[in-house]
Amino acid sequence: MSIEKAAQILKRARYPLFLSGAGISAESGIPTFRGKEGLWREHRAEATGGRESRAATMASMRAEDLATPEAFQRDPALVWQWYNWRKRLISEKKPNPAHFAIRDIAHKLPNLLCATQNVDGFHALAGLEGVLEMHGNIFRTRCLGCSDVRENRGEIDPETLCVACNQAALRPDVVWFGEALPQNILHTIYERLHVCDAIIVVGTSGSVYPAAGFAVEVRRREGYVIEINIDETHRPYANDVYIRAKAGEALPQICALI
Ligand code: BV8
Repeated sequence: MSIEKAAQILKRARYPLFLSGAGISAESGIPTFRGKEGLWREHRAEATGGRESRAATMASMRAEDLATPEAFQRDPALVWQWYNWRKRLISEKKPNPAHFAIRDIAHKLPNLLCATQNVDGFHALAGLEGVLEMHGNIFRTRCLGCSDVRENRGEIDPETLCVACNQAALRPDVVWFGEALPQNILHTIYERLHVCDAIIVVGTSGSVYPAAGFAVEVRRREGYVIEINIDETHRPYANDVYIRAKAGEALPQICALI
């Protein structure tokens, strides 16, 4: 019932918006941020190699504590260790049926605007063109001196110098907590939100802003909110279509009906 309703809403929508979170990459084997196997807990076991001091430091921190300019300022080696571990992990995985299904849905619905909170690059890798990577991409680095941004899939540490200016150190080209999202991406999304009549939100706990506010805005304007999640993130609202399922199962079914 909900799958059919979701497909019908998306087919009829004039200005649909798609938003994904870490849950859409869970079936690729990438831990989510806040799930029980959480991105952070996995890291502690794997990356510290049992070195107690590091493990103790990490035990007191969460992803929200590491993905910040302050953490990078305080201990760039620790933050790079976390990102290098995630880059290695993601490089061993691949997009799953959910990524391919939203690519196919976007081909069927040319007006679908797609945004993701994820930094794994899996939507683009699956062929979804023009996806807005709101929080950046873990495989890009940005120079702290000349601001050069480029793809950089290797291991980085605080001593790695920018190849453009050969002077300054690098940071991951992602948006940390407390940092502004790319203005051009935000502008495109807010423009769509002004007219959006249906948003489909897949695999996000809705705990990070401004992304968490998008569905609220669509509801406020009496648009449809379709949510696909394995957990119940909140009480569904009247207009909502809530599909409690894995993204890799629900999205291909919706795609088949569009
Ligand atoms: C900003 C990149 C302003 C780094 C990330 C109100 C308005 C504006 C800001 C704020 C606000 N309130 C608070 C803030 C500050 C802050 C914030 O939101 N804090 C939170 C903790 C309360 N926001 C910010 O700082 C943002 N910046 O607004 O700037 C500004 C303006 C001008 C000048 C200066 C500043 C920046 C936020 C970006 C942070 N960066 N990532 C990195 O990845 O290393 S966020 C990080 O969390 C990831 O991007 C991740 O995607 C994102 C959200 O998490 P989820 O994707 O939802 O993942 P989670 O694990 O939580 O949930 C997974 C879900 O999937 C679960 O529900 C699970 O049930 C489900 N699931 C699991 N498996 C499946 C599944 N579902 C379906 N199928 C499955 N198989």
